[in-house]
This record gives sequence, structure tokens and C-alpha cells, in this order.
Amino acid sequence: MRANVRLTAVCVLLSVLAVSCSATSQETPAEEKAPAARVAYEVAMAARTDADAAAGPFADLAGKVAGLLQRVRTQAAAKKRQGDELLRGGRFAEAADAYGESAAMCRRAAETLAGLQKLAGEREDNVAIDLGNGIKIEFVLVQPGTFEMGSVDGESDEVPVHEVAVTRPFFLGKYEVTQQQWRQVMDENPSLFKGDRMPVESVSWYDCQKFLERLNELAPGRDFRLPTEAEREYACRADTKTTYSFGDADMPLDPYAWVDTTSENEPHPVGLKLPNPWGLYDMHGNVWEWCSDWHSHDYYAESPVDDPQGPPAGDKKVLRGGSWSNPGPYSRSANRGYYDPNARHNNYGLRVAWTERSPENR
Ligand SMILES: [Ca+2]
Ligand SMILES: [Ca+2]
Repeated sequence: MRANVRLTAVCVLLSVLAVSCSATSQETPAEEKAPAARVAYEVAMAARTDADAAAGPFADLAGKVAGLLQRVRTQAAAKKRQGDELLRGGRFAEAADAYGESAAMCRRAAETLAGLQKLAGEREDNVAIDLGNGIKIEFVLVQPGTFEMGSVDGESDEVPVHEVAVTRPFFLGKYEVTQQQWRQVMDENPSLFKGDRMPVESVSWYDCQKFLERLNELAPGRDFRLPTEAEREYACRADTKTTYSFGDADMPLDPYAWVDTTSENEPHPVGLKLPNPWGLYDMHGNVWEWCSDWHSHDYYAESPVDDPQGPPAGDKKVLRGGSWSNPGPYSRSANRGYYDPNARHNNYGLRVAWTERSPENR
């Protein structure tokens, strides 16, 4: 979809250039015509390269969506056939269940598709922070709202399910922090699996605090920080109540998440899987992401409604989202991971957050 937009933009650019070239050709002396044409040609070639670059990942993504939808269609059709058979056998209640499951699969797939169509263009409220050398961190604006935090189908620290209000808009990294970004800020790269677009890993919670401190010096005025655990779940769910932001436990994980069954035992460059409905990538899987909160098993029973920050003290910090080396359910929207803030593991990384200061505090 985006490739079409880009191609259209290129065509418009080319036609503008064609018009301006023909308009100037009447007044321009013959000896200046050749360089003008060469510049136009070079601009066109650069735009063509850009179109090719944009089309590659797009084709890849479209292929994955097609694969996902094809799988769902096959499963839904099989369920419906099962319903027909049950109906013929006079097992009406079971037939109704089978038809219901078939319909639910189709509806979920349609919702996924609708979500992707919404994402077809880049969101206008996204911002990119320049770290120098052309290296940027992209952020998605997350609007305030309320949600039900936790799950009754998860582990014992995920209950009680309780209402949480995120009272102010905040920005959250569209991707996990990459090794290129970490190196630009810290002049070093601790990661085991090297690559510019790979998520930084082998960073402790305290390493992340140093990174954020230097990031704030490099791009002052925004108070970059880790997201709170509540902000992380709110943004991950993106208005969904299902096990994952793309559906329940029976949905195939492959289009969305690098987990132990899809990763071939290593992390992957950020942004290759489908985003969640708010345009955030790798919220499920790839690397775990440190949050600002201390973990407490019983915190949900005492959590305030508005902007919970976690308990005041503890000995483990929260990690969210599961990873390339963990089973799929570790990356459930509600799952709470936690570990020693000094620990550096090759599946621990981070995602940056910041809240725009209110006008009176600017
Ligand atoms: Ca992740
Ligand atoms: Ca857990």
C-alpha cells in the first residue's frame, strides 16, 4: 500500500520535472540543456532506487499478511465443513459451536486486516529524534485512556485484573532500541548478536539508566525514560483484550513475533514482523524490554488507578514482552517478567518513552 503511495509520488515528481524541463527548454540556451536533463535524470534515478527500497520490505510484509489470511481462511473453512457434517448427523449444538468458531476466526482476521489498512500510511503524529550522523529514534504518540490491566488466564501475579488510567499522552519507541542507536549514544555495543538494526541486548536495567542519561544530554528537553509497566501493557494491548494484541492463544504467532518457535534461536533486526494496532513493532517477542517499575507479586491488589508507577522499592525490575528464546506465552500482553536489575542477558533490551512537558513546565 505504502509502495503504491511512493510510486505515485515518484510519478508526480517525474511529471513535474518533465513539465519544468519542457517549460525551460524554450528559454534555456542549448548548452545548458544537457546539465538540466542530467540533473532530472539523476533525481529520477534516486527516486527509483527509493521506490525499490520501499517495495522490498512491503512485498515481504504483504506476503506474510497473505500467508496469515490464507491460513485463517483454510482453518475457518475446515471448521465450517465440520459444522456441516455435525448438522447432517443431527448434532445441532455441536454444529452451532463449530460454526461459531469458524465465524470468530473470520472476524479476527478481518479485524487484523482493518488494523493494517489503518496503518497503511505513516501516522502523522509520529516523531523522530535525531541523534546525529543521520541516526534517529522514531516514536509513536500514545493517547491517554483507560484499560483493564492483568489477566485471569495468566500467572498469579497478573491478578486482580484492575482498571488503570493513563492520564497523559506519551511517546513510545516504535521499535526496540537498536545497536546503531545504542552505539551512537554510548560509543560501545555490548550485544552478542551484532547488527546495526538488531535490538541492543546484554544490557542491564542500570546500563539502560546510563543510556537514558546520555540520551537526555544528546537530545535535551524531553526527559527520555523507560516506560512504566502500566504504560507498556496499555500500549501493547492497544485497545485489545485478547491474549496478544493480534488475537487469542490460537492465533499463529509467526507473522507477529520472534519467539522460540519462530526465531531460529536468535534475535532479529527490529520491525520485520507485523506491528500491533497502534503501529508499535516487536511488542511481542524479539527482546524483553526493561520497564521502570520494581516488581511486586501483589502490586495489582494495591495499585492506584491513575498512572501506577510500581512499588517504591524491591529487588527485581520488570521486563515485558517475552523474547526470541522464550515460548510464545511469555510474550502475552499481560505477562510480567522480572529480574535482577544488574543482570545482562542476550535477550534483554529496551524501548524508550517520554512524556511531553505540559506548556507551563516547558
Ligand atoms: Ca520486544
Ligand atoms: Ca510472568
